[in-house]
Amino acid sequence: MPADRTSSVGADDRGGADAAPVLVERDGGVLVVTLNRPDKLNSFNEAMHAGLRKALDAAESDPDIRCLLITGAGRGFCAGQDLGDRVTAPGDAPPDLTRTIEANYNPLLRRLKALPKPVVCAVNGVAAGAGANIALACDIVLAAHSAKFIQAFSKIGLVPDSGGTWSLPRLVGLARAKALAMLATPVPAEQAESWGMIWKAVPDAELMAEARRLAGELAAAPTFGLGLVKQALEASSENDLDTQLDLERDFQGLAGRSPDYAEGVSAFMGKRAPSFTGRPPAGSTSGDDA
Ligand code: T3D
Repeated sequence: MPADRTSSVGADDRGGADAAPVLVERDGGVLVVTLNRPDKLNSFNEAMHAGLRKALDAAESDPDIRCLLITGAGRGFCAGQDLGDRVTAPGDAPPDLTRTIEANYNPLLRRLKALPKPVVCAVNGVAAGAGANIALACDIVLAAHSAKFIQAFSKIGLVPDSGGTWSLPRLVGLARAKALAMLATPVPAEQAESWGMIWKAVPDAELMAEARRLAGELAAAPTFGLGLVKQALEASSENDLDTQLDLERDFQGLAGRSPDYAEGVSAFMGKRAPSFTGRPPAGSTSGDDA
């Protein structure tokens, strides 16, 4: 896809009810992905999942995409599953949620976590249900002051999914996680920041400019090294210190063979700005080689 242009994924591009459920734009090294079902608060249907899968394919395969930025169109970020697709008539079998989680939400979460590039989320409005937990799965989360995070699941008899039962206790502690999951209490953006759920709450009018600036900065950074940082920090919640020290040793060995490390040292010693390519060391693709 050429740089600096918008395209749409997942449906046709006629606007209104038939508008593409996911918009994709290249902004230099940043892939900006906008969830685009604003009249349903960007809740997920099958087409939006498909559009997001396609955007992730591009983010994974194109080495010139060095940061992913996810946001939502309109006044909401994402209200989770489109419940209009889950309505059943009396006597019908209930929907098979095991299948939909396995087919759609779990692969999405795994891919966001495994992507060896930074993922920035700009939460422009309410993030509810799976929408909240997808936002919280991103690496750096900015939220507009008017945004809020709601574990809406308990209101309809469901369990937090999209990694919520894993990420919430790690982000805010078990006491808050249980209350948020059982009561579905909205957490406003500034409270989310003060609790450590997200990186930063910013004024609404500044959200997208700040998110693009941040994503641009990350896209110019040593991408291969950032991928290792992400992998090491994600692994830390499962590892003991000895295992984590070994991982740091191996990752540092790998990062030390990357062209960006040589460039970083050379630029520092030459008192000039570095120019990073983001590429892995010759013969290596990811931290799995460590
Ligand atoms: O099913 C599976 O595959 C399993 C996986 C499940 C994952 C999940 O995410 S389960 C949780 C699903 N989400 C929810 O339960 C949230 C439902 N929405 C809300 O509670 C509220 O809409 C919000 C708190 C998010 C926002 O409230 P508010 O007052 O700002 O807006 P609103 O008026 O409720 O919504 C605006 C419109 O969006 C409205 O449509 P209308 O009346 O203007 O035509 C509303 O129906 C629609 N909308 C909002 N959320 C959803 C939705 N339509 C379908 N599905 C939604 N989730």
